[in-house]
Formats: sequence, structure tokens, C-alpha cells
Amino acid sequence: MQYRNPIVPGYNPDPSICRVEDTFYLVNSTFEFFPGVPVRKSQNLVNWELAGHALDRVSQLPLQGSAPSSGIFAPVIRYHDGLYYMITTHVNIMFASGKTGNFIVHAADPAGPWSEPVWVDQFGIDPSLFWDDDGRCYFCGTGHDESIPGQGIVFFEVDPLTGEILSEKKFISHGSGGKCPEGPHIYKKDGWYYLMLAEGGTEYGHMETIARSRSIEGPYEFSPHGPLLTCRGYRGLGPVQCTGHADLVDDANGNWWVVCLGTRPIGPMAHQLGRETFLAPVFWGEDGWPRMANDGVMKMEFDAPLPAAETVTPVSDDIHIDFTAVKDIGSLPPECTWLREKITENYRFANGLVLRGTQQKLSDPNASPTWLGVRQTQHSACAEAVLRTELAGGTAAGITAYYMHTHHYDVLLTRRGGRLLAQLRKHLYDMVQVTAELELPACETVTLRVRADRSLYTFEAAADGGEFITLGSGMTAGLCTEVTEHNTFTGTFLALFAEDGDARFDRFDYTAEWAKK
Ligand code: 6LW
Repeated sequence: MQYRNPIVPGYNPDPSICRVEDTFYLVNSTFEFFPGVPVRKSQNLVNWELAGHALDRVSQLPLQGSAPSSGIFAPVIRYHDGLYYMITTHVNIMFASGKTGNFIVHAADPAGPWSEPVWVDQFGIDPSLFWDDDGRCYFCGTGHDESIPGQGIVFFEVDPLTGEILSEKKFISHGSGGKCPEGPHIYKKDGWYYLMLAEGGTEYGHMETIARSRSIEGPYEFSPHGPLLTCRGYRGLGPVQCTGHADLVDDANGNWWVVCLGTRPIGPMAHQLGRETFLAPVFWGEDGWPRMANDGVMKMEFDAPLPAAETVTPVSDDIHIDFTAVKDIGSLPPECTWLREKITENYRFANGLVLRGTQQKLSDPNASPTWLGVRQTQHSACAEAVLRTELAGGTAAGITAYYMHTHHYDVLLTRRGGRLLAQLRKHLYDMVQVTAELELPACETVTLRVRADRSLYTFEAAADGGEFITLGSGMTAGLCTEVTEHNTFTGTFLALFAEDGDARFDRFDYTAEWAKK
């Protein structure tokens, strides 16, 4: 059956997947955004329902003051003996403690509630769990090997309910030669232990390598076929780039699949949607090595034997919210996301969503502005918001196309000297400028609109549902990961915001259009 990639579009990196009977569960990293680690479920690997988040309260996920692209790095989801486990790294805690940021939460229901964290005393990222046939649970993740010195894959037995380390730490691999061996997972099949790694860094040299051993502690021998998947070298000519950080899963029909992160650049080495989750079929050769279809090169479409293919329905990323019908913050769609802290008193529901704008602004580093966003999932996308015009002087509120505090374009309403103004405000690096301003007639509501494509974000405003007037545009390139000052790992959101006073929103509509073939 034909299916399209990415299976989880928009900023959803570092995927991990497991299967329980006929249902698949998938998690992604979330960095400085709250709630953390979305848990999606599917029976056909194409239609994914956002069941909840593994980290949905501050006691699990303190993000105040987190730098861009810090917070929650790669997660892993596994199931054993009636419980779901999610292990990940809070890198702020890792660096602040100098000891560890690796923690495990567990749940009987993947939709939650998930437990409070238990910590595993290992400095490094990308932790993973593996249960052997005898029920013993093992941790593997990155670590610094003093003996080389360098980054390696550290391995030890662990109690997944307490985080207690139960055996001596060993380094079982240093990769096949790519930089940053990370994202390890252990699998067992036909008497072999397989160790799969991400190598090469999560950019354009990324690859997923696989090795095997008859002993779980190794030594591990790498596949003679080279990387299971990559877009480096001669494989790097397609529309999907940076593939790596993968996880393997089989379905109830005995077919195997790999999920991995990848990017859909708008042009050579520039992507703004973030690293997304892709799916490809995997086949096991007579020699016992797994091979990804299409010679390990990710495609936008595959024709493959999907599980429960009869349940596949058309995929839509659209989100429509009538805030006048929403009674409280808990009733918002699960895709709604906050930047760092979800300060609930700044989000009130009274015949619409009243955002209480504070002194924390979109352009402040490490801040928690009043901000409510959804991930942009396709290059062609549109976000509309209907605001009431009862703004106090100096308040600014509207929609932001937001990558991070130094890279965002905002279409907003404000008042100055009693005049109602629509503005286009752009922040790129240390340049912040209102590049367009339009005085609006007296009106009850204003609809702000952002239309995105591979080249531009176009910003418009319409009074009382009338004709849209274009304020201007911003280059899509300005919101790309590759142009940020430091290495970043996130993606573009379309978000409502308010600064310096209250703003009331009647509705928010996000629509996205899959690229034509
Ligand atoms: C992830 C690690 C990585 O934990 O980036 O570059 C981190 N490689 O695998 C964040 O995605």
C-alpha cells in the first residue's frame, strides 16, 4: 500500500517506537517546549493519534530559563511486562548537576499519567532500554570513555523502576568511525544481539549503523553492507536529508520497519520545519543483516505492506479551535504547545481565549512569554487568528512564525495614541524591526493571517472579516535551523502571543497542504 512521508510531520525529531500487540507507540524529543515527549499511537504506522505526553507537569519537566534547544533530548519508549517506560535526558539538569540528566518514567497507560522521574547516574545523552529474555533490563547511551578518550556507547544493567545501576559500566562500542556515535538501541533476533547507532552528527552527514554480537556485551561487528540508512554521499540527492537517529520495530505480520529523523530542506542545506519522523520498510537478508528498502535512501513515498492497511484513512494536520467554546486550558487540542513554562494564569477562557501578555517577550532569551503554538507541519501552511480589538495601549498580540527568540516574524495588533494598528515585526539575529504598519478602521475584530510556502511567509490583516490587506513578507530562509547562531535542534511554530497586556482571541485555524508530487 502506498504511504507518504513524513509520517509525523513538523518538528518531531529523534523518534523511538515500540509495539504492544497490534498498536504502535512513538515518542519524539521536545527540548525547551512544554509539555514534553508526545506519545502517539497507531495501528497502521500512517495514521497517528496524539494520546498524550509523558512529561506533562513541572515536577517532571522544569524548563524555566532553558536555553534554545536545551531541555529534553532524545527519548525512547519501550514496553515490558505490563508497563510502558520512557527514558530520556534533561540536558539542563545534566549540565547543572555534572552527574546526570538521564531519567525514566513509567505508566500503565501510554496516555498517562506517567510517573515521577527516577534518575540513572550516567552523564551522557540518548539513553535506551533493552530487556533480555531473562527479564534483566539494560541501559545503553552515550558516555565519555576516558580510555580512548572519546564518546562511546556505555552499557550496564539497570532497575527501570528505581534507576539503580546493577552492574559495572562497560563501553560496548565507539561506532563504525562516524563522529558522535549516539542514539543506541539493542535488539535481539535469531540469537544475535543487534546494536544500532546514529553516527555522523544529526546534520547532512548523519547515518544509522548497525552491528551484532552473540554476546550482549559484545564485541560487536558492524554490518558489511554499510549504514542501514543515510543521505550522505551518493545517497544524498533526494528530497529527504539528514536521516539518522532511528529505531526498529516489527509488526504482527512479521514485517519490519524503521522510523528515523529526516529533514525536507527548502533548498540546499536549509530547513525550517525541523527534523521530522520518517518510515521505511526493512528486510532481513539471508546473512542475518537488516537492509532498508531503496538502498537505505529515504523516500517521500513507499509502497509497502502496511499493518492494518484497511484502517488507513486520509491524513490531515489541520487544527481548528473555536476558543468561545473552550472551557479551560485542559480542553485545548493536545497539539497545543507552550514555550518553556505554561503559566496557566496567563491563559484564561471567558467567551474566548484571553492571553495575559507580560513583560516576557518573544525576543527575550530563555523567557516564557505568553505564547500558544502548534508545529508547522508542511512548507505550505496557513494560520489565521481572530482577535477582539479591545486592546489597551501598548499591548501587542497576534501570530508569530517562531523558530527561536532571535528568529521569528510576528503579525500583530497594537494601539498607539488611540489608533488601532496592524504591524509586521521581524526579529533576525540582533535586528528587530517593524517593517510594516497599517492603521485599521474602528472594528470589533481583526483577522490576522500567515501564509507560508518554501520561499516566504506572507502576513495579512482584515478588519471585521473584510478583505485581507497584505502587510509584507519574510523569507522562509530566515527561520531555518542552519542560519541560527549556534547548533539548534527545533523547528518553526505558528503561535498566538501577547505582550504587555490582555488580548482576547475568538478562534485559531491552522491548515497545511502536502506538497504536490
Ligand atoms: C539527540 C542526539 C543528537 O539527542 O542530537 O545530534 C540530539 N545528535 O542524537 C538532539 O536531537
